Amino acid sequence: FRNMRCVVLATGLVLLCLLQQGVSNSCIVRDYGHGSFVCVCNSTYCDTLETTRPVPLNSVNVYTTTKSKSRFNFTLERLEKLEGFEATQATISITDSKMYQIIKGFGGAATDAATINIKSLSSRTQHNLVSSYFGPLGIEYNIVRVPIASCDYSTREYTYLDTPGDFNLTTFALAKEDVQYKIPILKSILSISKRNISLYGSPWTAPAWLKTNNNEIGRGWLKGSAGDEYHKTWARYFTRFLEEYEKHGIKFWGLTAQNEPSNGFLIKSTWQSMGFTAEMQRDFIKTDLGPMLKKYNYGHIKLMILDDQRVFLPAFPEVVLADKEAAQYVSGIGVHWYWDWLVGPYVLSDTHNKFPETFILATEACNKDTPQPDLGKWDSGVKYSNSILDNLNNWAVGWVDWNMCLDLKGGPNWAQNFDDSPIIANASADEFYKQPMFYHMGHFSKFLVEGSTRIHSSGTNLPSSLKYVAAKTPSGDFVLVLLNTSSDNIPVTVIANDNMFNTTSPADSIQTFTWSKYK
Ligand SMILES: *[C@@H]1O[C@H](CO)[C@@H](O)[C@H](O)[C@H]1NC(C)=O
Ligand SMILES: *[C@@H]1O[C@H](CO)[C@@H](O)[C@H](O)[C@H]1NC(C)=O
Ligand SMILES: *[C@@H]1O[C@H](CO)[C@@H](O)[C@H](O)[C@H]1NC(C)=O
Ligand SMILES: *[C@@H]1O[C@H](CO)[C@@H](O)[C@H](O)[C@H]1NC(C)=O
Ligand SMILES: *[C@@H]1O[C@H](CO)[C@@H](O)[C@H](O)[C@H]1NC(C)=O
Ligand SMILES: *[C@@H]1O[C@H](CO)[C@@H](O)[C@H](O)[C@H]1NC(C)=O
Ligand SMILES: CC(=O)N[C@H]1CO[C@H](CO)[C@@H](O)[C@@H]1O
Repeated sequence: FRNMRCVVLATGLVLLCLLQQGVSNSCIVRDYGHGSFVCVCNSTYCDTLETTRPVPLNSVNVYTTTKSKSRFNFTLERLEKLEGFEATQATISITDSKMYQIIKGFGGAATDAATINIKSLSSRTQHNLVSSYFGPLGIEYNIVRVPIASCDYSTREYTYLDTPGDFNLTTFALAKEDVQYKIPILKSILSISKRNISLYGSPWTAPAWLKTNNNEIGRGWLKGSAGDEYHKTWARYFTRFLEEYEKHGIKFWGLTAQNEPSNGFLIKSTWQSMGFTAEMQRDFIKTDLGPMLKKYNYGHIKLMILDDQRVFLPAFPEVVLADKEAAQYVSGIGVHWYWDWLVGPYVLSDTHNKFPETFILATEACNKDTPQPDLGKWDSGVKYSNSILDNLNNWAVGWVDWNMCLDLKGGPNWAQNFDDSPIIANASADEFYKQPMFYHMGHFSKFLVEGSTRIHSSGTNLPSSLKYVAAKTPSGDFVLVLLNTSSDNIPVTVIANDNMFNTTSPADSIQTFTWSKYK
C-alpha cells in the first residue's frame, strides 16, 4: 500500500520508496488480551521507526499508532495554501508567531532493575532493545535518569558509603550494580545514540549513619543542620559519584537534590527515602551542595529541586528560590505524576510564571494499576501521552519515564513495589515486548527533538477527546502530536500559519504530523 501511494504521488520516487520498504521493520503483533497488543522483538528481529524517507514536495508526514492495529504507520497528507477557509469541522490552528518553552527532551531511567533486565538478554537482543530506545531507527530518547546508589528498584539496600563514621569518604565506592549493569548499559546507550544524551542523577537515601533514624528506609532525614559534617559529607557524596562515573567515561548533565523528599516524612515509607522540607533543601543547597559542586568543578551541572509531586507547587520552589544565595545554584524543578489527581496541570504554568528562568522537567512517572505488567494495555499508553500533553502545554521542557525495562512480574523490586514499563523483558525466551506506552512515548521523543520550541495552537469545534501540542524544530519543521481518546474517527483540519491540510484522527489513536512550510 505504501508503495502504491508513492506511485500515485510522485512517479520518480518509486524506487526510493521500494528501498525504504526494506529499511523499516513492522511490528510482530502479540495479543495478551489487555485491549491492545505488544510488538515482539528478539535477537534477530525488531520493529523500527524510519523517519528519513524521501517524500514529495508539500506533503505532511503522518505517523499513526492505534489501539486496534497500527504502530507508527506512515502515510502522507497534502499540504495546501490556505485560501478563504471557514472552519465548519474540527480545526486546530497553529501559529509560530507565538513561541513558548524550548524542549529539552524525553527519556527513561537506568535503574538497577532496568539494567539487570536488559543484561538478562543475549547481547544481540540487548542491542535491539537499546536501539529501540536510543538508535537512529528507534524512538531516540535523549535523557536518562540514573539513581545514585540503591532504590526500591534494586535487589538490595546499599549506598556507596556504608562505613559508619567515614566523614572523609575514604571508603566511598560504586557498587557491583554500577559496574556490572548500569555503566555497561549507559556505555551502550552512548555508543548507539546519534543524539546528545543528557544524564541526571537522583539519590533516594544517604547512608543510614548520616540519618536521624539510622536507617535507609522509613521516616528520617540528615542529622544535624546545614553546614555541619553530616551535610558536608552528604554533599561531597554527590561529587564523588560524579567523579567515579567520569572515571568510566560517563558525564552527567544534571542532578536532582533528592528523590521525593516528602517520602522521608511518611512513617509508612517502606523503601529507601530521605526527608527534606523546602527550608531544609534550601539551606542544604545554599550552604553545602551548591558550594561543593562549584568547588569540585561541577558548577555547570543542572541542579533540580523538588523531584516530587506537583501538589507541592508553587510553595516548595517559592521557599527555595526566594533565597538568592540558594537560587544561584538551581536550574530546574522536577515533578512526578503520582498525585496528579490532587491538583491540575495549571500549577506548572503558575510556577513557570513566577520563576520563568527555572525550567520544569517531568522527572518520573509509571503505571501501577495492577500488581504485575498488563502486557498490551492501551490505556497505560494513553495515560503517558495525556500527561505529556498536559505537561508540555503548561511549560514543562520534557518528560522522563521511570524504569526503561522490567521483567514479567514488573520487577525486580526488593520492596515488592512492582510497576509496569514500556518494555518488558522475557529472559527465558530471550525476547522483549514493546508496549503501547513505548509507542506513545515515541510519538513525542522522536519528533520533538532537543531545541524544538513549543508554538501556539488552539482548537475550534473540537471534541474534548482530542488533545494536542504543536512545536517547531530547530531546522524549522512543524510538528503536531494529536491524541484521540474517543471511539470515533474524527475528521480534522489543521491550519498552520498560511498553510492547511485535512486529515482524520482515528478512534483511540495517537499521531504525529511533521511538515515544512509550503513551497
Ligand atoms: C525472531 O523473530 C522473528 C520474527 O518473528 C522470527 O522470524 C525469528 O525466528 C525469531 N528469531 C529467534 C532467534 O527466535
Ligand atoms: C497503514 O496505513 C495504510 C494507509 O492508510 C493502510 O492501508 C494500512 O492498513 C495501515 N496499516 C496498518 C498496519 O495499520
Ligand atoms: C579526615 O581528613 C582530614 C583532613 O585531611 C584529616 O585531618 C583527618 O584526620 C581525617 N579523618 C579521618 C578519620 O581519616
Ligand atoms: C550536541 O552537543 C554539542 C556540544 O555541546 C553541540 O555543539 C551540538 O549542537 C549538540 N547537538 C544537538 C543535536 O543538540
Ligand atoms: C516467556 O517465555 C517463556 C519461554 O519461552 C514462555 O513459556 C512464556 O509464555 C513467555 N511469557 C510471556 C508472557 O509471553
Ligand atoms: C478540507 O476540508 C474542508 C472541510 O471539509 C474543506 O472545506 C476544504 O476544502 C478541505 N481542504 C483541502 C485542502 O482538502
Ligand atoms: C476526555 C474525553 O473526552 N475522554 C473520552 C474519551 O473517549 C472515551 C471513549 O469514547 C470516553 O469514555 C471518554 O470520556
